[in-house]
Amino acid sequence: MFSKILIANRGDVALRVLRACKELNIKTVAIHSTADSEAIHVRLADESVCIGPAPSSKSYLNIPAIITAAQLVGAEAIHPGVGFLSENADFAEIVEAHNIVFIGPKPEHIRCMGDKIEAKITAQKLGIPLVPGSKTDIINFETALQEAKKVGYPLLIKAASGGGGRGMKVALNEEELESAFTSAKSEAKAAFGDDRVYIERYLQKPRHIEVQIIADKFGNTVHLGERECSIQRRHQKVIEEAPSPVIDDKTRNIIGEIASKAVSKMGYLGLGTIEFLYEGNQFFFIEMNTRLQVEHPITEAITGIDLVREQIRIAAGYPLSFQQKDVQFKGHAIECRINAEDPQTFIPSPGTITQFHSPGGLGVRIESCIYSGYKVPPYYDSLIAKLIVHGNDRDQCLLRLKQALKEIVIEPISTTIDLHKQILDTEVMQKGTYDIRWLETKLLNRN
Ligand code: MV4
Repeated sequence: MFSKILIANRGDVALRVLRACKELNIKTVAIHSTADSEAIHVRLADESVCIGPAPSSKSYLNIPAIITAAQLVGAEAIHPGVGFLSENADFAEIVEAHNIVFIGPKPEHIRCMGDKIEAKITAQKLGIPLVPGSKTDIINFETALQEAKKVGYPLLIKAASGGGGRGMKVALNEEELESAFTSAKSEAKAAFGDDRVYIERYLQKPRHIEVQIIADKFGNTVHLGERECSIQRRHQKVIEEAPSPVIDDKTRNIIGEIASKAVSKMGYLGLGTIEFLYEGNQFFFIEMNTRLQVEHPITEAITGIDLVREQIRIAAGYPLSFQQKDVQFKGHAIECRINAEDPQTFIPSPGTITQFHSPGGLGVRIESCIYSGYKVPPYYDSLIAKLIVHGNDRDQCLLRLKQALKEIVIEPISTTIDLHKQILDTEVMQKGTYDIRWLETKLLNRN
């Protein structure tokens, strides 16, 4: 096992990784910007290195500074966490070139899934069902017209380098195709320096359901069920639940097997998430994430498996400590993402937290870097806490979550706690009948 890991992240994720390291008896090295010198993960780490000024581009994204820090302290491995450099294939390659282990998949798999066209071709070869559409980049309007005839309307034009919702254009009919195509291409060029685009049939009211997989170096791959992530706003997930309220055991096993076999054939390593749109009882692949995800704790809650621990063990060359038949799904879990934002305008609300009270009780977990006196810096993502609640079934989970949201206190900054309370009070949430458009529509219609 590694004796020292550098954690190339901040916030709740850095703390999450640190805790897993401690359990594995691994020494931890925190890196931080000048804005984060007081951060809890910095205080709890065995060593820490300040790697640059507040802006991420100069600190948490500063590859030379991170590599230098790792060499300075003699870290054998780097955990990239979530966001920042976690899906940067060049970073993974540079880390390995310095004889440091990158805790994540192989660079070629990160790169492949980063290119959404290549990802689709790969997924299709591996037997994963796709959204109907083009599997090459559409070079000109004539090709777009031809492809559109095959795919049908309404359709979406997506950027090959996009993902996470950036660079998508809808065309409802042939009249709209030319302007959608032209603007998608120029926006893709401006945003990603890559003007390749592709076409997909536009699913109008799907759900976003993703399957967690895990693979070791010995060819063992296991799926850990799905997460339902349809409650979102502007491509930011707000609430996630596991299992999905609309997936039964049989369907879970079918899609899980498809996902697990696919990553096995690829020779994939570590944690991965295959994202699907789900509509009309059918799954359609959209993307694969090649990292740990923010919402991983709900999978941990229903499986009892420590995903970060497994991820570190796999990177160190150990086999998975369980097989598919050992994985049992127990109860229901829901995560609420608590952001330091105005609940009406969603404008970030950094500042000092003078009062923090954590909720508690059976099945209640908080993943957070905040404490009384913590100053939320204005430079980074506004996520400050994740509340994860587990119950024996969905109804119990919802009741516990409601109580936990009543108990939690984060003052005086604005947070999205009230938004979560409002969502929980709706019939749609109680019944689990939402789709990816529901929250945004509800917000538009509130007073
Ligand atoms: C789609 C779609 C409908 N039809 N593709 C947005 C993020 C990116 N991962 C893919 N996205 C979508 N792709 C087809 N063919 C609708 C979305 C979409 C979405 C997907 C998942 C979660 C939230 C979303 C919000 C808006 C649009």
